[in-house]
Amino acid sequence: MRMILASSNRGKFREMKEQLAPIGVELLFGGDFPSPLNVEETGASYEENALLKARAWAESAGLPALADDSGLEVEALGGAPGVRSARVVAGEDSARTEWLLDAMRGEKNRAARFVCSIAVVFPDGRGTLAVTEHCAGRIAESPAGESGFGYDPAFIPDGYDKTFAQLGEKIKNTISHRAKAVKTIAEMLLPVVQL
Ligand code: ITT
Repeated sequence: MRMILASSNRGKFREMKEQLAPIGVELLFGGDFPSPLNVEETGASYEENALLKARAWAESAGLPALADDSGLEVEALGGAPGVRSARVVAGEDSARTEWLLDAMRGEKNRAARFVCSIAVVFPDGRGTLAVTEHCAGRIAESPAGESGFGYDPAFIPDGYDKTFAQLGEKIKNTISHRAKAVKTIAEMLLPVVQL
């Protein structure tokens, strides 16, 4: 089954496509489409935003669409940047990592978690699926590593002493919020894909 990734974030695409291939889902990157949609994220939760994005793409392309809405929640910042993770500061990923590390300078409580909601919408009445997963960890004192995207150079997952960006794609893709959400959605998709 061909399915559009309702996203312009290539990092998300890299992390998801190989996990979906074994169940027979060929993921197409929305960012490669001639006119990628820019869906306004007006939902109050990650799951609502994922559904908004998946619905818009499924309707526009007439294909099943999978969307990811995710973010980083930092305890000492009252859960910020949260659903606003992609928009808290304009510019490159590195500008947002810098903003985060500045906001956390001198802070003792470094607890944080990544959240990922994935929604799938079928254009032909086969309904919707949605799931939310987490990955707990802490905020590093300074950025480290080159792999991944977004806040990966600043996030150390529980059980490790290196950032996601240092640990690399292979480890991230077994323990991350996104890896867990894709695994669950793949299990939910299996009976649908086999129809
Ligand atoms: P699309 O809406 O087009 O999918 P986006 O990057 O705008 O792309 P979101 O609105 O879901 O996606 O924002 C998620 C942001 O949260 C993302 O841009 C990163 O800043 C951060 N984020 C989410 N998952 C992450 C991960 O695995 N590693 C690092 N940062 C992550």
